[in-house]
Amino acid sequence: MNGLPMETSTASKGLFLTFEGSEGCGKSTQIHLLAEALRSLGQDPLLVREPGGTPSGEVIRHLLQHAPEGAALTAESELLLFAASRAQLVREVIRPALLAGRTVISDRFFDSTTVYQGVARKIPPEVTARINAFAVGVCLPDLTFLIDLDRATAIERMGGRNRDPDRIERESEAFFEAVRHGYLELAARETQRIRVLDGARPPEEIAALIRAHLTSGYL
Ligand code: Z5A
Repeated sequence: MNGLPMETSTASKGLFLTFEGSEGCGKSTQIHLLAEALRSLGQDPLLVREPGGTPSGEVIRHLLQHAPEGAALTAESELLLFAASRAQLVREVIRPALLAGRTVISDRFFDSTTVYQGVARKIPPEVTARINAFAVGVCLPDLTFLIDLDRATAIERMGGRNRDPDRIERESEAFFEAVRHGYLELAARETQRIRVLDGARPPEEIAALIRAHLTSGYL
């Protein structure tokens, strides 16, 4: 026994929300605005991010993004490392919180793998789907907000960052175009779960739309 709860299909009591989109689209901003709104309703949401969120996941994050040892990672290794970080986060953090009735908000989840490793790195969709399913088990998002933003605006917003780009941020413009279109195609296939938001709108306007979606059936 590893001390972690057994994985069963027992329905979670908590709400599982995920945020997706290209880098700099405004996910973190919206997650913090939503968390504040939920706290004002007396809730205690759990915020997590991917990759990372557990001690082992943070090591994987460093290898994927910044460590010189990650420079030669193949697309296949990259996919498995994102999945390993997620498998740990789900069982160590997300699932126990959902079973305890907390709302969990994740900054990225398996849709990032579908799009970045599947569409942009061109790993076949049946492979990413199988590995995603194995990594998350029964832990599926109730609702996903995709913040769509054009690349030029995202670059402009990130211009103020005082750090070097990480390994994935150094990818080509064609890669990020594929990411954006991959997300929009995914959202068109999964209309029940994924809500697309226009990331070019002011933050408070986007936050109000998110709250409106949630109050019409989830909160
Ligand atoms: N990745 C992957 O390939 N496969 C996977 O399975 C997973 C991830 C899980 C993780 O990056 C990388 O891993 C990511 C995908 C890959 N790589 N890329 N590229 P990360 O965790 O380091 O960062 P990120 O997820 O890409 O997001 P971010 O850079 O942190 O940005 P954000 O959270 O979406 O944006 P923000 O920080 O909220 O906003 C950016 C700036 O814009 C900031 O100054 C805000 O004040 C401003 N902002 C936000 N909203 C607005 C609006 N509405 N108007 C004007 N200005 C705004």
